[in-house]
Amino acid sequence: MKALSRRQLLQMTAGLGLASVLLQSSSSLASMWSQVFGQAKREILPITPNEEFYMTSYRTPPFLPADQWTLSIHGEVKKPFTLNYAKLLEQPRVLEIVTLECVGNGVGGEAIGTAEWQGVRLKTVLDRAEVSNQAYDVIFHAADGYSDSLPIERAMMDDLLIAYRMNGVPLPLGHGFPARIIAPGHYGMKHVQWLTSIELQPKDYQGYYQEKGWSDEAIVKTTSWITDPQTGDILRGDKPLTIKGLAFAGSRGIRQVDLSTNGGETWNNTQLSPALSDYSWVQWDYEWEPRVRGDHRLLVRATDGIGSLQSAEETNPFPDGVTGLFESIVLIE
Ligand SMILES: Nc1nc2c(c(=O)[nH]1)N[C@H]1C(S)=C(S)[C@@H](COP(=O)(O)O)O[C@H]1N2
Ligand SMILES: [Mo]
Repeated sequence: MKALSRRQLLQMTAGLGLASVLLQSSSSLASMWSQVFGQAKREILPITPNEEFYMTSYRTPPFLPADQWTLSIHGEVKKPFTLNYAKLLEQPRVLEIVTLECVGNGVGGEAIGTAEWQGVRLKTVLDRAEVSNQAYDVIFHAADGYSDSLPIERAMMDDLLIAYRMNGVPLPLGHGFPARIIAPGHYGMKHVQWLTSIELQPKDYQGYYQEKGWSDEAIVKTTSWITDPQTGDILRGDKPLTIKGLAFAGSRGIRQVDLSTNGGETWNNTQLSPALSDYSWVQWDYEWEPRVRGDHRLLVRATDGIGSLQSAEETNPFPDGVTGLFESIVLIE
C-alpha cells in the first residue's frame, strides 16, 4: 500500500544519517538533494505504459489460467449464474480511461497511473442476475483471498467495469488477470483484481482493508504535483522555464491548478491540458521567468470540478488518503 513522497523521503533522511551528508556537501538545498538522490523520472505520459504501472497486492499475485477461470454471481439475486472467460468477452464492450491511485500513495508518489481499460459494465452482469430488493452490498471476491465491496446503488452506475484488457492487451498478471473491477473515483483498494465471484448480501460488508480500519467509501482526494523541475534541479534563470505536472481528483475532475514560485506567498494560474476522460488525471504547465537567483520553493495546488481547493494540511494515508501540498525546491543560477 505504501509509496513514499519526496517529502517523506526527506524526513526519512534524518533517520538514515543522510542529513549530515546533506549539510556538509553544498551551499544550496537544491544541489544537496541532487547529490544524494540523483534524478528521477520526469517525462510523464498521459497514459501510463503497462510496464511502468505501479503494482500493489497484499501477497503474490495468483495465476488463474483463462480457460479454467469462472466468475459467479450469486447471493441476493433471482437468477444466479456463472460466466467463463469466453462468455465474458462476448458481452457488450466498454472502453474507459481511468486513473488508478493507491490510498497509500504519498503526495507526488509513484502509486498512481492512468490506463485505458476495456471490459463489461458491472451493471450489465448484475442486471442479468436480477438483483433482489434485499441486496445492500455487492462483494467482489478474489482468488488471493482479497475482497472489497460497493453499495448496490453505486455498483449499478454506468462507470463501473469488470475489466479484462489494459491499454490494448489482456490484463497483465500483476494487474488482475483474467478480470478485475475498475471503480472510477475510488482509491485502488476498491478495484479488486483476480476477480472470481460477485456476491450480493442484505447488509454492509467489510473487506480486507476495511477490517484493518481503512475507509470503506475510499473516495479519491484532490491531489497535484510537479513532475518537472524536481527538487535538486539547478536551472538557468536567463530564459523562461516550463513547469509541468499533474493533478487528480477522481471523478470530480480538475477545474484549476495554481502554482507558486515563492513558497506559497502568491499563486499563478496554470494552463490545463484537456482531460483524457471524466475519470483521469489532468496535465498542467506554467511558463516561468525566474528573475531572482537562489533557491526557490515551487508549490502546486488544485481545485476540483466542484470548486473545492485541495487541502494543504499534511496528513498520513491512513485511513482515507493523504492531503498536503507538493513542493519542488530548485536553484536558479
Ligand atoms: N485481489 C486483490 N485485488 C487488489 C489488491 C489485492 O491485494 N488483491 N490490492 C488493491 C490495491 S491496495 C490497489 S492500490 C490496487 C492496485 O492495482 P494495480 O496493482 O493494478 O496497480 O489493486 C487493489 N486490488
Ligand atoms: Mo492500494
